[in-house]
Amino acid sequence: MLERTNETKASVTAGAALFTRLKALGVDYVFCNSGTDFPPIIEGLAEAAANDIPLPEAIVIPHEHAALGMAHGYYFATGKAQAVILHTNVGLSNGATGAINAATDQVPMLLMSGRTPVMESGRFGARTVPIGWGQEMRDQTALVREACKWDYELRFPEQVGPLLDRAHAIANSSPKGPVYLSLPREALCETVPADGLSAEPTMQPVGAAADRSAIAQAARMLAEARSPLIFAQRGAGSEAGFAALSKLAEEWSIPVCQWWAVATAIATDHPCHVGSDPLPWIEEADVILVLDCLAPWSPDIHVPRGDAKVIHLGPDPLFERFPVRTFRSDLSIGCDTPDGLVALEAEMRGYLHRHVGARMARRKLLAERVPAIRDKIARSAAASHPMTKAHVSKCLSDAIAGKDATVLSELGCPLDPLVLKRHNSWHQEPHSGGLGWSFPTALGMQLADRGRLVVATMGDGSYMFANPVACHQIAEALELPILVVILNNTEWAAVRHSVLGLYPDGYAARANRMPLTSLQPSPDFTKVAEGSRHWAVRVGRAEELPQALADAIRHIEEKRSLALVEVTIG
Ligand SMILES: Cc1ncc(C[n+]2csc(CCOP(=O)(O)OP(=O)(O)O)c2C)c(N)n1
Ligand SMILES: [Mg+2]
Repeated sequence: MLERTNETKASVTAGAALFTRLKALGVDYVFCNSGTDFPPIIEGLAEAAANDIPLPEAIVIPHEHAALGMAHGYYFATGKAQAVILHTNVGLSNGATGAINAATDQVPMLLMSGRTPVMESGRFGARTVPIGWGQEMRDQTALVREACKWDYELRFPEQVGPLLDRAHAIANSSPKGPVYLSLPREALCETVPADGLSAEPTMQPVGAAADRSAIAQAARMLAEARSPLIFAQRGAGSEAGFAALSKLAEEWSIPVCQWWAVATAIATDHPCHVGSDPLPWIEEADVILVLDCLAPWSPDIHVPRGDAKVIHLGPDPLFERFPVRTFRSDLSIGCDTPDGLVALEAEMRGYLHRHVGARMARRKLLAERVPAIRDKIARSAAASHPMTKAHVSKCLSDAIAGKDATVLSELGCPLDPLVLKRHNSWHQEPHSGGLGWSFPTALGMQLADRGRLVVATMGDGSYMFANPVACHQIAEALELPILVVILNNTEWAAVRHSVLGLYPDGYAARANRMPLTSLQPSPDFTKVAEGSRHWAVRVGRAEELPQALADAIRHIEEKRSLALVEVTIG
């Protein structure tokens, strides 16, 4: 039991200051994976608790990749940056993929890890075990520097408060992303004045409002276009952005294509939602609005008209962090996507009385083509043996209809057959593709929003990349009743398809078993779930799937614990 003291302390260890300051910055959770660099952190946590200082919840996460995934998901559900503290260089390297994913998804988080003690002896906190030598690096931060907007190694204990304020403000500035602070053990062992640690943040993030004249120009270009087209890949940013895009598309009958979407920007049953295929739209378009898309289409396959004008709108419309990305941009509008969409929709209303003929012609075209697109999707999602991913998606869509649900997919259920009508109802793994993302991200979303049905769908490979034993442990420990759906084809099909794409008639294509793609023999994943006392079922036949999904959801609703459905697909 901790001994509680009621007197206000004049000074606390830098470790205690760290947690106190995180709370003041609005951090709810610190996802921790600790080690020998943690004594001042653990002592500081206990010290702050003993002094009744309000703290974020610090929780043990048994794999670093899961810790970052959970911070990612928590941000999806709340819009709030969380903190992750890992163990020196070895913990940080396990978390590096999560940092790359967060950076690509513009998810802010405060990433920290210890730094092995600088001193070999003679100072409190100096090295005591051989890893003190073994874990030292010349540049530990290099492990995550490219994924982080800002990084620093703490020099003095009194820097903790001010630097966390700075880190938090930078992480939350547009475009958002992770920041990294390395924490040398000696500095954390020292004390700092407790005064002001719970005060309001001293630094506010930078937002990005849309430039009015650029919005006016974009509105005119779109209103005057004969065949405008919108690409949305990374969502509309908020409920307001989602509503504005839906209205704009509907009023102007502009097709919205979600090629390789990682978030929903418009309802999948909206009359203007043309699915994921840019063809034939892109070949007809004279004005293209690209909403926060890293790679809006595939330049090798989809070629816009030579005279088409392209507008990019988003917090980082040129995606400056990425070395090669050369999509044409005749007008680049740097702004938070929802603000830009709301402003654009309002601006375009001024043109509604004009260009009526072109709008009506587009409405007619959409009314002809969209039902055909949806028919094709429905046919691809028909029951079959073995089942297809599209069929699993269709069954899941039916199972969650009418529920407050979010579906995550990582080589799991494709978006096209799902009927999803809301912002934040769909996320796919970030375009960095650091696999093992879906399971922990769902756990983080569920932690933030316990009333929501959170569904993590993934391939068998992706499930294994997620360190599933760790993820099931977290779900049981924190009572997070997500639904996990594994689409098991006992292989890395994406890798096989990419070989076939490049060498359709090559040796690998003709081999009995393509090298480096098989995951046979497949483990029985239901046993992994049962190891953590989770409900699990394996489904091999299409007729059984709707009932299995209904049973899983009933289990979640009644027992509030994780359910796993492993589906055998072809
Ligand atoms: C961390 C990481 N390692 C490797 C890859 C390369 N990779 C991309 S897709 C894929 C296969 C995924 O397999 P699975 O989840 O079973 O889905 P499937 O392709 O079978 O549908 C692999 C290995 C990656 N993206 N991320
Ligand atoms: Mg697979």
